[in-house]
Amino acid sequence: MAEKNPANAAGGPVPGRPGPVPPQVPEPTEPGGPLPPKADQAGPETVGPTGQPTGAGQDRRAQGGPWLTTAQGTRLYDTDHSLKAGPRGPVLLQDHHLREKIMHFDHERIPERVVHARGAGAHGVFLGYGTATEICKAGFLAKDAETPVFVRFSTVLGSRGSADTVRDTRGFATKFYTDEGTFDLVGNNIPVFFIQDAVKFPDVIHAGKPHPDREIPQAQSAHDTFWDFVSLHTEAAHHTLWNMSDRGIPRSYRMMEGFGVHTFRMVNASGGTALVKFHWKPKLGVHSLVWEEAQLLGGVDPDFHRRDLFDAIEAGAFPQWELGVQVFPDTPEQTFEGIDLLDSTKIVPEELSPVQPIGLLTLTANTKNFFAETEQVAFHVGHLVPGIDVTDDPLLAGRLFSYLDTQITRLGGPNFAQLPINRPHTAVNDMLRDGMHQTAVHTGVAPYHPNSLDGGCPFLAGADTGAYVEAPVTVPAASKVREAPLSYADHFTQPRQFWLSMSEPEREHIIAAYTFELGKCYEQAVKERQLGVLANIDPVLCARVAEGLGLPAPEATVALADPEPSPALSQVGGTWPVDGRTIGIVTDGTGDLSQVRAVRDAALGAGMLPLVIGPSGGKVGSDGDELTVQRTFATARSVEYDALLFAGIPAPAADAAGSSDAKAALPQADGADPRMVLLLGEAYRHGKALGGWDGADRLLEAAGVPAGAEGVALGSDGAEAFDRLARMLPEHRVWRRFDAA
Ligand code: HDE
Repeated sequence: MAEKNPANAAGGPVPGRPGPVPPQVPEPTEPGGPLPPKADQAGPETVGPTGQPTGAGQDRRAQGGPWLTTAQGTRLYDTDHSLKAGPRGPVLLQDHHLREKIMHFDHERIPERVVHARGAGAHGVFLGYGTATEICKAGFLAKDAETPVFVRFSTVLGSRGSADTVRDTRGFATKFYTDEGTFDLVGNNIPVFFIQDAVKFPDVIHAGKPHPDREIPQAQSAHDTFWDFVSLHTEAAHHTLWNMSDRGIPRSYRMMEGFGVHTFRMVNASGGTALVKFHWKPKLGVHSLVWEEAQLLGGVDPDFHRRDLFDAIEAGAFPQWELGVQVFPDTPEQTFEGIDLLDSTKIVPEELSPVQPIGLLTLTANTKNFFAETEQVAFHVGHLVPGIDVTDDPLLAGRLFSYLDTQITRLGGPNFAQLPINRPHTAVNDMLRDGMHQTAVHTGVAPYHPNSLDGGCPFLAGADTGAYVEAPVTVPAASKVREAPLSYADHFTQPRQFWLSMSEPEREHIIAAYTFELGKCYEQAVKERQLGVLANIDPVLCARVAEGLGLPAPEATVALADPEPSPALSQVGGTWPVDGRTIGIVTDGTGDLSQVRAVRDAALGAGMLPLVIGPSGGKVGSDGDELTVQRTFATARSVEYDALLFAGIPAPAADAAGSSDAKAALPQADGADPRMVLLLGEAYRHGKALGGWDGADRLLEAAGVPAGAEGVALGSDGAEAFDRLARMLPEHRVWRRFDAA
């Protein structure tokens, strides 16, 4: 008889032989009471005619139980070997476990979102300030009302596996699980959109997505089809300019603004209405990467934003945003200071209408299962609660259709509201029945209205009992047309205002971005046409990009407007909390490690995240005075840090005896470890605060940093260097260094 492979026994007990004694933990799949829902995710209360909840507490299985089973609950004795006719024989079709396991695996992926496929989500809480009650009756905005929320941030163009730091618009979608039903605020980090009418959405997305023949480039707008469309379609000029600005490459999801984009209508308790635009203001300020950082991160850490969000929440550095509104009178014209409030390619400058805070969002918990939560969450601009209504923005109208429709393909049927992440946190008592993936067991016989057989239940509410009643807005009598109003025709004044509101370094970034993106286009005609668009925004912008492309700068074809700059649009000039800023402390272990420890503790004390970077893993230092290293010269790139400090590195021994040892071991102008020099050089180029003590100046010299350069914190010891560095961080970057460049 052939010898048995000992690996056969590894999968578990063999029939007939006693198996291992299972640990004494409760069986998770036992029939009986409903499994506990997550504290903040109570199951859907599908209430039957007698008022009894039905279909609540859906089965939630995990790997916690003692026995591995099939999906039918039958215990398994082996999951590592297919059932075969002998160890080398054919696999038998009767192996149900094999077929079930592979079948389920085959269907693990669902279609990704057609846009915004790449995202990261987190749970949190929204606190109402009560400041909106005069204009809005929504209960979640009342003073001290606390509402659970789920937020999903995203890029737009890339696939699910694409890099986080690409140049793109970011989605900022928030689900408020309010007592009056779910409210979704499905916004972006850019306050305007490419198009004024939803009918053009497939066009702009087809143009931005990879070329259909070879499916490249991934998650990029730097290609011919995108610039072909936006250069032909000048209402996109405003959004495109925001994309080419630093807003297109945020430093972190935690440091982005969010905008509802459309104008919404708020309704108060007496039925009065006001028009509003929603804004999310991050407590950490609005900050961005520079383009080279974003590109390097695409390779070094494609999950940079996802990791940043997850790590911050796990570390207890809960990100916060204030929700604010700009409020406008609900006049029949629906304009404010000449700006058409129904045109989603326009902003209302904050200087004309300040953003008034109405509540605070705090993200407090990471997801437990990415698929179940971040992937399956389904947002919809039509998920509204009493007090918040829509306007006639034609872009919004198309979205009201699209977001329900897309879930049918993505989530496989009409019952996606029953998925745990999508369940309202208030009683659901609908008459929607059956359909794919129905998980509720509805009782009663009369899911129709009116009925007498189920006692006439459920009953209809009125405005006084919490019903959602649309604001009775008058719709002007008009003929059917396929036309945009004249007020939508100015495509250049606001882009020009944005350009004029930028600081010098921000303008340089914009010029570089257009030059890069158009430089990636092959079609000369596309580049020339886009230069024509830039000429209508600003002659300097146009000339500088034209110079970079090696093309003549065209003349403007419209009279350039002279709008007032809006300082609120610039990201430069303020100071912000430094919580969660990452400081790399680079040491080769030869200096005084007690100073490294002191700097690390000071950084932690200031709420920053200090990481010690050494030549290799493990520890630096010598016996009795050692320090654990968190990153190594092999794993660290400057783009992962907001600032870098180079720890004291003793000067090389006097070279009188011609000792070459010191040169080999110690960084100096002609012998520094090239990886330390690279870290420094990049950080310098990217406008980051950097510095060090006791020998760091030799490294700076090796990295080509000019003596007396802006934003370099040298100190006689670690404490002094850290103190000087920490004073620069609230500005996010050393902007003056870009001026000098
Ligand atoms: Fe979306 N958009 N969109 N969009 N959108 C989707 O819905 C659509 C628009 C936004 O994290 C899709 O469930 C149309 C503006 C975010 O799950 C889809 C139009 C704004 C997210 C869809 C727009 C957004 C989406 C794809 C033009 C900012 C991600 C998957 C009329 C105010 C939500 C899905 C998440 C997702 C359609 C324009 C924001 C196809 C037709 C303007 C943040 O339904």
